[in-house]
Amino acid sequence: MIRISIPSILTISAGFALPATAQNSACETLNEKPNIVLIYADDIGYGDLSCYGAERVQTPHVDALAANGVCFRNAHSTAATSTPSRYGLLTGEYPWRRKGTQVAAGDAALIIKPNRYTVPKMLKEAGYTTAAVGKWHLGIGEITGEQDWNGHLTPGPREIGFDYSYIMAATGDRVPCVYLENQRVVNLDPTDPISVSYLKNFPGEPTGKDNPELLTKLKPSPNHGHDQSIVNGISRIGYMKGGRAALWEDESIADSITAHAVQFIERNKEKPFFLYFGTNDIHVPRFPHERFRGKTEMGHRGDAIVQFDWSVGEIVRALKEAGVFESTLIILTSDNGPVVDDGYMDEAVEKLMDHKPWGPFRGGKYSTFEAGTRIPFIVHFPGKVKNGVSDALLSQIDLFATLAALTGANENLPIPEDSRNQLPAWLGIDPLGREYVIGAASSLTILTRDWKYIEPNNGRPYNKLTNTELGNRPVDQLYDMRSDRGEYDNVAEQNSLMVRFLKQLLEEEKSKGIGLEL
Ligand code: NG6
Ligand code: CA
Repeated sequence: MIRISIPSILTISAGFALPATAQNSACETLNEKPNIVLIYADDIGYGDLSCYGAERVQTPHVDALAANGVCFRNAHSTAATSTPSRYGLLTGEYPWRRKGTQVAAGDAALIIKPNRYTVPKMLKEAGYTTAAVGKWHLGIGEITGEQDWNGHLTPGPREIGFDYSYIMAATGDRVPCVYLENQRVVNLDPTDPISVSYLKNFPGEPTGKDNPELLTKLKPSPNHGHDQSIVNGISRIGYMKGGRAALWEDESIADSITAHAVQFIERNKEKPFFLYFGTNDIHVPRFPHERFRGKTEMGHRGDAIVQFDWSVGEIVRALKEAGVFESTLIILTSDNGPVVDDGYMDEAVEKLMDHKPWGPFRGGKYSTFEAGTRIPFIVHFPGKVKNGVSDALLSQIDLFATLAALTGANENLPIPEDSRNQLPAWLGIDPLGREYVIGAASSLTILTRDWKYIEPNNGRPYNKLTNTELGNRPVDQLYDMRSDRGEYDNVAEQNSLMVRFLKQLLEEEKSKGIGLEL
């Protein structure tokens, strides 16, 4: 096999060395312990925010963070769906290295094992109080399907480093449709216990399939499933029974989780805190509060973006009222790219008009094409960042090492090798960022600043249900990302040396571990 020297080919294409001055000025912030707020949107695409070019919806609160921070145009989640992206973000290890990191059921066991080192554990050691609020989707409890939803669910967020948690166990469209506060169902009436099954319904309980007349709020899209237990006039994936007093109302999820995030900020304003705020917006079922309905002409999907922006504004307001806004690092990003119809007849398709959730990119959620993982990424850190737009190549995999560097964590910490300190890029000082990022959907992709390679894959090229180009082809795909044609012209045949080089780089990464047990 011909081995190509990695530094030589990468240096030719871009010049990866970071200027010493950039390193130094980033280092000057290392001895600080700013509060850290990570706003992790769900399914918000590159083109869904007005600071990224959306015109059919306005997101003034997000735009203000972008205008006074760094707005990244080449940032990536580690996967094109939620669970693996969250795994990569919080562990600093690429999710494709582990089995069992795919989209988790609502009764999945905790995916990040308590013996793993995580971002919140690292920050706790650095003196932070930590919280996870909102969408979780990383499993809970020891054994899949064997949780007792009426007791204390463990292991969970606390065991992987979060002092406080107020979460939805999985997704809005999966049972159980209840909030868990510090790993107990909120508002549970002991005389009406909760049962959950992903295998079969409970006798006598209505389902969306058999009782469509009970679907008063949203009906599932044909052939998308989502027609099992009915909660709040919306049918879901999975079966649940009981817990009536504890069930959420979709229209107030944003209010509920935002209020808990705000309370956490108020309680902890005197000491450094880390808040992981996973919004339910704009995942399905989209059913925003009535005060947001009709705010756009795009129906629930557009209105859910407005609701997301409202949540961001509330977090900012809470930080300001607590007097800590100026000393807080805010990172705002999304877990994967956009999807229009992801399972419910919410008129998202009919009312999309000329809005482009995927921005200028091909694909979307679930896709190996860019829009699967190229996501909005904004860093707001008053007085510390060089404001503006950045084309630095970023990956969420670097949260771990970058926050470790920022908070001055000691160098001997067991931070996974996948995660690299990109503080100079995150602060807008280094314009280049990573040498390459690896993305994962049906197959792996490797992206440098100039090229993207997609591994051959026998999967279907198109998801008819969600109307997504999945990017799967049985041959090597190479795209010149500098060209306007981007992922439309496969130039693998004309650039066999680059194909060989990127394949080799990917093979080297895979040789460090792939498909390992959790
Ligand atoms: C899919 C669901 C989709 C959504 C997704 C997870 C079907 C047909 N589709 O399996 O609706 O829930 O899982 O989305 O069941 S994610 O953003 O949390 O990864
Ligand atoms: Ca998602």
